[in-house]
Amino acid sequence: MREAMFLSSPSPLMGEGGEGVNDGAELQMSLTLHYHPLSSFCWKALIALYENDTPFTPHLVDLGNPESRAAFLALWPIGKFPVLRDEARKSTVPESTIIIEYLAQHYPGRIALVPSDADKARQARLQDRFYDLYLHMPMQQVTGDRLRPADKKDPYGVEQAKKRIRTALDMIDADMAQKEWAMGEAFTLVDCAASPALFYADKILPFAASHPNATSYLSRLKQRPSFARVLREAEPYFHLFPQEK
Ligand SMILES: N[C@@H](CCC(=O)N[C@@H](CS)C(=O)NCC(=O)O)C(=O)O
Repeated sequence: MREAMFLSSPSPLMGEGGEGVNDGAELQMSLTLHYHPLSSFCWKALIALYENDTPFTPHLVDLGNPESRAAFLALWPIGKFPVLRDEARKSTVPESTIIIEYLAQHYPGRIALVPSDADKARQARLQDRFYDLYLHMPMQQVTGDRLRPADKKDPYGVEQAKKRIRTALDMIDADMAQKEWAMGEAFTLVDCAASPALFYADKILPFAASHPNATSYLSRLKQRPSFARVLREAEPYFHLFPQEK
């Protein structure tokens, strides 16, 4: 697929029409988040929405239900959530980071999750990428392997993923020695990314004894009202989290 198709905006692929834009309350009520309460990447978007009390309609996607799955694939054929649909702007916005950037641009609230300073914004994006690529995705690889049929498992891949998680945790532990939030005093996009990644990494490779700074950071994140709410709402679904056999 040509890169230009992804980069052009407005793009038919993304459904970024930008037409029919209204203002005020009408804009605020136009957001629907297609998500699942147990999904770690959905948590990232939910935290951002809750941080700014952004009004939206949650739409639970049940990938095990053929109708729900087909409707979601019609919206975003890649089939990964979260996906934000903005009826006012006629935009379909996939990818948790991009959703947070979209919200910061079109539905800003009292917390600037994307720093306004360009250098700080780039540093935040680097850290967001770091948490997604080097902690969150290896964590997903380990849990995903638990769902594979016995003859389709990938022990070498799991071993590599765990190694990457440990390296990322070492770096996070050093980075968080003196800071309240990942970017310092302000809660940002990076903390939205860090919350689910650290939460689930701790379930796979408990790090309280080995990484004290990462552990204190995770406990600050859990106390943050936005993430505490996400965890409360996920609680009824926690039994679905795949355990190691
Ligand atoms: N890069 C994507 C990753 C999204 C993702 O991996 N979502 C998972 C749930 S946490 C998903 O949709 N899994 C369902 C599937 O792969 O079938 C993002 O940041 O939003």
